[in-house]
Amino acid sequence: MKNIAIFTAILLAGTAVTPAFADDRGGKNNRPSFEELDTNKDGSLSKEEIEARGMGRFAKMDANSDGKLTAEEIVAQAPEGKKDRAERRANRMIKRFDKNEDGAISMDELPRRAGKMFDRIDTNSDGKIDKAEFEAAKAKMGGKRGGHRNADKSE
Ligand SMILES: [Ca+2]
Ligand SMILES: [Ca+2]
Ligand SMILES: [Ca+2]
Repeated sequence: MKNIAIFTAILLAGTAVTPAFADDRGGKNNRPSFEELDTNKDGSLSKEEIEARGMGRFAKMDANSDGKLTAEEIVAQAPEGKKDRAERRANRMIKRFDKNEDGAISMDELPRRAGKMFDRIDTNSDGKIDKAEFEAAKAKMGGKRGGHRNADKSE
């Protein structure tokens, strides 16, 4: 359960496995905006839109396009000087998701469905995340100045 939530949080936060994944342009904050995620521009985010984003990131990291992410591919995204850290995270991530133990994460090993986390963000349960819900979730996850708010416990 926790893993799913974590991965979805990663997708939503757009920070991928490590904050070192700054986008190509070297921005420090590459969280996708609501507008970016809302690919069909209907003003809300569907599960499909959230998942598409995750798959796009996956594809981008999958340098040799074999449908799996190795630690090397993940680390390759990190800028020089941050590789150590990225490697630790990559290994942890692989340990967590690599079900068939081939040392790489394939798309189907990832909890692709936004699932529970999505439902939690979708506070009015209409199956879509609207902007207010998105912002609320971001605030909760970012939590920088929110301090120690003990959101809700994932069981
Ligand atoms: Ca949409
Ligand atoms: Ca695997
Ligand atoms: Ca909603």
